[in-house]
Amino acid sequence: MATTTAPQPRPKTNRIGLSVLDYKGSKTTLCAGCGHNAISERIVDAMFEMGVKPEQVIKPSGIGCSSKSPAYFMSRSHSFNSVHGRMPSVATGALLANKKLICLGVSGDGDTASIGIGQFVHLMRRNLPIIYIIEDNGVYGLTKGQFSATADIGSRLRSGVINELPAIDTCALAIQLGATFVGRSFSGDKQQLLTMLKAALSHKGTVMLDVVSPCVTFNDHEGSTKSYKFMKDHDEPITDVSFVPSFDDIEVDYGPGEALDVVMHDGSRLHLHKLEADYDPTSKAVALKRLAEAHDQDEVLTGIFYVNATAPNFMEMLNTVDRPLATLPPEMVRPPREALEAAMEELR
Ligand SMILES: Cc1ncc(C[n+]2csc(CCOP(=O)(O)OP(=O)(O)O)c2C)c(N)n1
Ligand code: SF4
Ligand SMILES: [Mg+2]
Repeated sequence: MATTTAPQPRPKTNRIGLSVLDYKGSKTTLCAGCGHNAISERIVDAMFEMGVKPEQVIKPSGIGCSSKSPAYFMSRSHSFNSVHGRMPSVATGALLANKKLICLGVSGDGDTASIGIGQFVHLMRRNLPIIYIIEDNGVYGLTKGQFSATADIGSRLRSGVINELPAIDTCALAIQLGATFVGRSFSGDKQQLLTMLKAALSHKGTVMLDVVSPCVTFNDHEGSTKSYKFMKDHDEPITDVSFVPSFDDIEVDYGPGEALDVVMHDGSRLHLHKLEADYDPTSKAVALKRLAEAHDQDEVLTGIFYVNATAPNFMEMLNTVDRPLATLPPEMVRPPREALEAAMEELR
């Protein structure tokens, strides 16, 4: 007698015909429950839902548990583990060589705010088209949990050591220096993080997202200000973000004055529903003032703090060629002998 098998449901595909499996990476080797794993999952969801071609994505990182995480999403994309804190220069070089790439850089709070702070500040002032994610747990997870420079004053290690140094607020720093899309989220807030990542993919300048991402092994106890519990109790969204990609046609209605509508360069629309009436996410001064107040009040503000969708990016400022440098013919990239001789003549 012939046996029949039930038809398997076809996997859901996105607008470029890929399934979510096409966006997965290797199996994670990070601790179970590490916030970094949840961020990788949201990156997979955002890239899938936005229909990004995986081969177009580069995902450079530094060194740390966070910087290992690009191995755990998007295996079909290009990775580069740089030296500790040096991801910005690798990303800048890659984008200068090929501006068609979509660059999603992953760093840690140690990688960014200690050894990499010099590279970070110069990256922020260039408005390079990059999504720069800090997976922020307040400690150096990979080297066994020492305080990082984003740890809050008064935060306590499991060993009892108290942090007495002020934290660097990477969002305030990024806004002040020139990044054009700056926000903070929490690895445990699936919807907010996913929406912010999708909106980030439509931005053509520097996106800096500080994502609080608890380290369950070294910094998730009572007394830590980067634990799941602390974030659940202190997370204060300032903007409720919704995002309509250019390929969707959904109407979102807000009352007048409640929301700021930002049209991104690809026609997508970002709706920032302001949860505080006088908050203006297009004003650097307002954003910096509110972040400073939040520190004084022990609040962890989340949401998109600042956005400027029209500022020229680094590629536009340099007027770089559209074609990847590797595909240009030698006569375009190699100066003729006469040009070299003229240059040498000038130096004589
Ligand atoms: C030049 C250099 N200095 C120091 C180290 C040691 N080191 C490796 S990872 C790390 C800190 C990682 O912390 P963070 O960036 O916050 O990542 P996490 O592990 O917390 O995700 C340090 C100091 C190194 N690998 N290279
Ligand atoms: S040590 Fe901390 S940061 Fe590293 S994988 Fe484990 S939980 Fe994550
Ligand atoms: Mg860290």
